[in-house]
Amino acid sequence: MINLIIFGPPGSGKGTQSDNIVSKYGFHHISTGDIFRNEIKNKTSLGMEVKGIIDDGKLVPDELVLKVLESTLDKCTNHHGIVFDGFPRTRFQAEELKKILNARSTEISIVLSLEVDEEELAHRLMNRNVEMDRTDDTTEIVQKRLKVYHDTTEPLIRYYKGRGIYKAIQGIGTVEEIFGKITYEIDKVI
Ligand code: B4P
Repeated sequence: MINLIIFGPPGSGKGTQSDNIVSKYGFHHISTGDIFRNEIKNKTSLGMEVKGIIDDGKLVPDELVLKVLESTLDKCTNHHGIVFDGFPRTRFQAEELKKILNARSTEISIVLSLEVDEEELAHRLMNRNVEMDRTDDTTEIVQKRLKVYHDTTEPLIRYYKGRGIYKAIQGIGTVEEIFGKITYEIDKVI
């Protein structure tokens, strides 16, 4: 059983590369961002609760994220691999994920971290705002999300490096070039 975390700042290509990983390896894809956007689209009570938080560039509270994650994992059976995309984003989420997986007699196999400079991130997210109308991809909110990433999520790099499962991937280049580097690392652990 492979448990892979795809890690990186907003706009680094996590969602894009997760789709490629799922197509090639048949892993199950868990994107907390996609789950929340779907809840918002369907106007559920969870969606209503998180909409303002996401539109404001903040992180959804850990308790809510973990509730969603556990119920998603409960429904995800018979898979030989899972891609965690955009999760964990806080130290607390990382520690809870470890406990949740250990309780299921499994663990994180590898953390693939996409490294992209801020100028390129801002450029990509501005393009996405035009193409996909994501309400959290405006200039002001993107800057806020990048700050949240640096303050709260980036420290997880040290956490995972300390566990010997962290792999940095240069996230600039074509989607195919980056995917080539990703498959090279995945093939070493499967
Ligand atoms: P996410 O959905 O995770 O949003 P993201 O970080 O912006 O997406 P991603 O990084 O996957 O986008 P991609 O690079 O693929 O989260 C949204 C919000 O939900 C968060 O801000 C937060 O509020 C909340 N949330 C989610 N998970 C949470 C958690 N665990 N805890 C708390 N809150 C949580 O795509 C970016 C653009 O780049 C695309 O347009 C793509 O086409 C382009 N692109 C990709 N690769 C490229 C390449 N190689 N070259 C050029 N462009 C490229």
